[in-house]
Amino acid sequence: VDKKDAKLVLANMIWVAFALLIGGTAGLLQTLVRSGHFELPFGIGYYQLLTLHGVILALVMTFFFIMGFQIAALSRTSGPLNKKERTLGWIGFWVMTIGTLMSATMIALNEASVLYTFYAPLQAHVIHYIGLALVIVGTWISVAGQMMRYFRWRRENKGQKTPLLSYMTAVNNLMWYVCTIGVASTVLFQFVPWSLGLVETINITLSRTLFWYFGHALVYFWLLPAYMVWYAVTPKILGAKGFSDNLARLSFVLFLFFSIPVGIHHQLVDPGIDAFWKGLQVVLTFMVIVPSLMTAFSMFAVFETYGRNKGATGLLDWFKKLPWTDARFVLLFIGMLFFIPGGLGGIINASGQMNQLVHNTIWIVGHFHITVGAPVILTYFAAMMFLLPHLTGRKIDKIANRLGLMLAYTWALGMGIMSAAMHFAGLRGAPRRSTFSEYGGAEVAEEWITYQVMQAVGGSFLFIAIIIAILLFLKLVTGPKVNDVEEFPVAEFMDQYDPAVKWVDNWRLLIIITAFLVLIAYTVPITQMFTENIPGAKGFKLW
Ligand code: HAS
Repeated sequence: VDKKDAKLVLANMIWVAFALLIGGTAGLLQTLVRSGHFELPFGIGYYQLLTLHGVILALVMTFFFIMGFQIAALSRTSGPLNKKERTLGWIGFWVMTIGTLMSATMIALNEASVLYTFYAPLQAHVIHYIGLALVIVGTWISVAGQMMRYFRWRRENKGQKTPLLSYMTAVNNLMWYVCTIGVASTVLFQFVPWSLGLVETINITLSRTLFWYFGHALVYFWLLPAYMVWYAVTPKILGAKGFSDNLARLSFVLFLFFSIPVGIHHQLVDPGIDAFWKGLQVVLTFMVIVPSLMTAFSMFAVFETYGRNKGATGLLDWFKKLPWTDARFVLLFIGMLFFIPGGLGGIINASGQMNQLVHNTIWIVGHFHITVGAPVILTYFAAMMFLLPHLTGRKIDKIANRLGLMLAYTWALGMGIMSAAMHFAGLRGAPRRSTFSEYGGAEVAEEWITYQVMQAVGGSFLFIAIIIAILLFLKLVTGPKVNDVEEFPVAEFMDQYDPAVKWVDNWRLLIIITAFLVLIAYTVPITQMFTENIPGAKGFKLW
């Protein structure tokens, strides 16, 4: 990565570490409150803390990581950003910073305890909405610089296959531009006028639909940088080749097509949306599972081929040949393992009838902790392990590697205990988004308490893991500089470029198919919110 680009990447990564510490502390406190053995000091509200936890980890930490990582990936595989592209990266960074500080101030003042899913009817101070909008606008500006770098490479290398990591970055960015239209519209046309008192009512159904149009693609915006590392970096860490460059590109294109027209699977029990359109989006959700299954297959193929090249001959003994002492690999592997139950849980959530059982229970919170909270974040940690020393002219030494291993195992223990407890309590009906309550001595609520104590135990291990992560980051950016600087590993692949998949680089076609699917999935349900008399479709009048 070019030296000037490295500074920009590092600036983003500093936010990641800071957000992790703040958000993780809030998470620990929440689990303690829910265990029933702890009360928040200084009049801090449970929902105030929950909003801080969600916003700072799910939005701030991830966005800064993604911007930093993608800039590093472009600089590494397409070459340094030029002045204009890098300046856009810096402007984006500062706009995101200002937006974050505005929202954080409102949360601290208890003027924005509306959770990270900030749709109506909860209302926050207008500054909170403007702050969040600035965070998104900041990503747009940074992404504009990244896209300019990508298309400059294409102009300078006409007819050649674009570097895989650069291509993946561009696909993720295009998806981001399309999906953030939803959140930008609801903030601009609904929340800002409503929170300023310019209008008296808000269409809740519309606000939820526009939020989830963005909100589900958001989870893939978090996931795809992790998949970039799985496809293009992990094989090189092993010293092997990736399975298939063509397949990796195809899986990213499928994410572009199917990440957005599926948001209504978060609203399967909402009134105001016709059952047919819910059913259609359930079908589309099952399509978005396919690229993850392709990814699972590719990773198994890489691991098995690697083990066999090392002499494994039995059915599963290739497993033993994997590099179990390399912290980067262990972080990645544990992340992938978590994604097996994480993905299965997603399939359960998406299945219309089963959703009735788990929706709005703490099962969902368990689900997202073993998706974004384990595979995604552990992969981000693995990436930071090589990025931080690479950017600052250092190398992962023995102590850093040991800290990385401790981080992986402590995180796995904490997240394993906490998320298992959440899933089991959810199946017994424990609600999500609630503070500790004995529900008037209800028998069923008594059953939940043991699980809530387990969540606090898991949360405590996770907090220890966060301290280890911070120590690891400090270790990676301090100490003597070396000549033999840590590499940003990028793998070669087993297959050759197949001209049959040339269409995946046809951006006009990609945009047309994406827009077509979005229009099919959303035109009628949103029109009905203005025209039909489906109960709830035009929203509810508040107060
Ligand atoms: Fe989800 C709710 C459906 C994936 C995040 N999800 C959420 C929420 C979040 C979230 C944050 O349909 C809550 C939002 C809120 O606050 O209300 N989700 C899915 C489906 C998938 C899925 C179908 N979710 C994710 C990912 C997330 C994430 C990824 C974050 C990054 N989700 C739902 C639904 C809801 C939902 C409903 C709404 C529920 C409700 O009622 O509110 C799929 O994308 C999952 C596909 C994944 C797989 C797994 C593939 C496995 C791999 C690992 C291979 C392992 C290897 C290791 C190679 C099929 C790739 C080797 C191992 C050896 C043993 C050797």
